Amino acid sequence: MNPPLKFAPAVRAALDSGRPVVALESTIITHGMPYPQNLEMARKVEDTIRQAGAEPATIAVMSGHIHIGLTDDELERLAQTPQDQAMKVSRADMPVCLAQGRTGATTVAATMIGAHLAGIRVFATGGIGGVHRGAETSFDISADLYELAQTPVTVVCAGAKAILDLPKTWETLETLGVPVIAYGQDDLPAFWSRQSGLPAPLRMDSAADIAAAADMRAALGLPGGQLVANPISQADEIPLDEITPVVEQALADADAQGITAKAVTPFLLQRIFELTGGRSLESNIALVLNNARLAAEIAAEMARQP
Ligand code: PSU
Ligand code: MN
Repeated sequence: MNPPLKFAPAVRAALDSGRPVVALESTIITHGMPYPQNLEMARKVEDTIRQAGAEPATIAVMSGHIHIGLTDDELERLAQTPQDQAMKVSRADMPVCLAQGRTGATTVAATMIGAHLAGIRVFATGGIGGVHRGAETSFDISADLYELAQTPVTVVCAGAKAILDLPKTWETLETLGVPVIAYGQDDLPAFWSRQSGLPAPLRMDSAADIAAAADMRAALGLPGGQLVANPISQADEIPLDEITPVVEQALADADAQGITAKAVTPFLLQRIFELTGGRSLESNIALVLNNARLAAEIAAEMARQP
């Protein structure tokens, strides 16, 4: 039995002719942003990748198939699906979602799985999941981290969200042998903010170096991918000292309302959106576009090599 992949024609054509392709996730659409901004973001990010000379492949589960690239109709339908009707699909859920013919939005972990099955080596997102604050009692650690350790896809993000325990997140990735590469600066970025105050374990300044490191990892026979942390632009950032109290407030609200498990990240993002009067969403969209541009450059470098 072959994996049930369904390619958009443009993605199939790009892959067949060795042109650069960038994968995109769909949980950010269903669970990360409100409608209609989520749809606008999804379209803009695809356009940005095309303008940079690569083909976008938004990945989602629909009617028994992993879709590698969505039509505009499918994108719109997904963007309009209420959170409680779209399954948030990670590694554990993917086979179940497919077998039951349900609609599922793929997280970073599940998108990496789909991308790898499709032969796509680069993926752009906003932020990855990580070690949640209080994980020492809740054990809430995202499957995204373990996926990075086993699936060979280079993931471009803007760091991990400040809603997480950032030091524990980076420590876990180190333990798992995942290269965490800050792009163009010494510090790790923290999603809405350029600086986290935490030094990056690795730094790279060019897409060519990032592509070469991915090839070298494959040559060494090492499983797993790479995580590139690309800082948001100065014009779009919310500095750490401004976002920190907002994050604290959102975390306190989540705690008071007893929010747990898969609901935590979507709840916090929505609450921070409310508390910042929408500014967090503007930053979020800007950083995704920024990551899409870098991912397209990396995909182009990878496509240069046979
Ligand atoms: N970052 C965002 N918005 C999101 C997510 C991350 O800016 O919606 C999603 C990603 O799909 C990521 C997931 O894989 O949240 C992590 O969820 P969890 O913490 O439940 O593993
Ligand atoms: Mn979790």
